[in-house]
Amino acid sequence: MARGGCSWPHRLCKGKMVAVGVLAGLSVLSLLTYGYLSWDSLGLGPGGTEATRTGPGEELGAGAPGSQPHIVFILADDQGFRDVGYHGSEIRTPTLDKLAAEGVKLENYYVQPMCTPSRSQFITGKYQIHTGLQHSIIRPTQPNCLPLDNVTLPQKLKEVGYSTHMVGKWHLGFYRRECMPTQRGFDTFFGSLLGSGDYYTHFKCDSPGICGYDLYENDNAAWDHDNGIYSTQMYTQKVQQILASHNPRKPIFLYIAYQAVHSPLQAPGKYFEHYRSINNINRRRYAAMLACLDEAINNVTLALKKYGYYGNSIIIYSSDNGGQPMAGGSNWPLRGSKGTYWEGGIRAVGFVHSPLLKNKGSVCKELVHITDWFPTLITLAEGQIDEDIQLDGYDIWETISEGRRSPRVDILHNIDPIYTKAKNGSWEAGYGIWNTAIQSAIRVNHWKLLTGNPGYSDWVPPQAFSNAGPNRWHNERVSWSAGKTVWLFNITADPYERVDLSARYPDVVKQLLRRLSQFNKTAVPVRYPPKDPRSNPKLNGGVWGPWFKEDEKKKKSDKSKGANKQKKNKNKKKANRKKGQSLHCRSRLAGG
Ligand SMILES: [Ca+2]
Repeated sequence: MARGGCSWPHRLCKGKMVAVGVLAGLSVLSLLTYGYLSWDSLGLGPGGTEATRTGPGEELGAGAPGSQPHIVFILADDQGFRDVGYHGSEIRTPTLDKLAAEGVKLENYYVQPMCTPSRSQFITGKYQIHTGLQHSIIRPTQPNCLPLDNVTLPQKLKEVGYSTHMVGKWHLGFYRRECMPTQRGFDTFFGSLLGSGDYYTHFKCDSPGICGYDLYENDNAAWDHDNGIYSTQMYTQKVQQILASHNPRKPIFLYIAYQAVHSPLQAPGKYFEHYRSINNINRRRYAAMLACLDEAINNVTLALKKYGYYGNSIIIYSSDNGGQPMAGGSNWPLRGSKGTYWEGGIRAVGFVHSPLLKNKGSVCKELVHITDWFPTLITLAEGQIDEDIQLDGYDIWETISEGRRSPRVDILHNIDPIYTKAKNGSWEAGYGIWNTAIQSAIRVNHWKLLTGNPGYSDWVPPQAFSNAGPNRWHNERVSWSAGKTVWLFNITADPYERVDLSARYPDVVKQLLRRLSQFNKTAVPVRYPPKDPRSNPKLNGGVWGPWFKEDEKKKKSDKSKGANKQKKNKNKKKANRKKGQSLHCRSRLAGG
């Protein structure tokens, strides 16, 4: 298909035309931009000591009218639904509040309940059932990564001339060099490969004695940074360097995946200043971390202005999953927490801030999902979606920018065929349509259906009140119905999931089970291999990094082929066991 042609699915073509319209209107918008911005007068952010202020006469937003927009995607880690000022948090987030208020707040916005799943969906535009990452996260010792046959967002943006840079947490696997961010579409990478680690030393122990350094500059350990810089500030400095050295007339994609506010709960002392009154120590630390993150985003925004990107930029802010109450986060009044399919695990803080938005200062209550960024951003970048890529995301730019209806009517939150811990689940409970032992969740219009064990199911009140520990949190606990494996909620009417309607509306339950079943027919096998002892950083210079060599794999495979040939008829059982250990794991690995 020729670039600029319109043989895409209808929703994408439509989005592309709108994108062109938006960009053509930039000459008017850029004028508005100058009036719209007077950032220095905002006095945003606590401290602001590292802010790069825009000097008099410096040009804001020098991007040429009609050019491809600069895309800045900021992903926070484990920020809960209530952990933003404009959702009523006691933690102040003046930068986020201001950026969101001037942009479009996404108030019906969904992500996945954990790190790897959300990141995989953002970068591919696909549900986990279509990438093989349905189960849990990618663990550091597993020979697993985002399957290489998935085209990534930075790869698509590079095709249309973008410079692509990633700063922060990857968490999409690294066992082979081919899985590294620089091999998956990023021109540069500065950040960590694992899911968490020390904010200052950048070390991580996966289990006792299995420890290593986890900070990279492109494909090599960034030992020069082993000097105790707090990662939120270190990443922000890197972003400032990238923006300072790049030509703002060339489109840039900047993916900033902060480590904050994931555990361990660490923050520089000065950020505790405003939160000494919070008795709960975890919440106090978390508040300090979030205050630092808020300041960092102020500094990123200031750098976009100082170096001439802002006028032609789209800043997207998103959390990757719900908050973890045991580690200071709060999703109140939503049910559940990180790692669950209750709203508290998947309904996220998110907004878009951009001079290119038509409806600035609005709230979008249309359904938006993290897979939607892939087609939306490629379309805005004047790129093309290959016809053979089966995307699960929709182009939602008109929805966000102009307040139109979302093209999305459903979200497959997930189907995890190897998480079958609901002992009382059965085909019978699923009307013969679905085995309710399987953990799954789906949203169709206002309805949400959950099956299996959705995870921790309480409502956790704000922890700011006391330091009394978890018992204090369970005032809102409702009795867990033992044996229950199906729930139905009307999320629009009951966003807190207090009234299960599954018994009252069996026909709706059946309809949603059928939809689940349809989705399941398109699923690929789960990848969740057992850990590989060769991943130990001790064998890799003390660094977490690629350990699986392609040559080694080939040799091993040749050797085993030879061996198998000799033993073919003698030892069939043994060969089968070996097959069971292949990278594409089978459902028997449920406990892994
Ligand atoms: Ca996370």
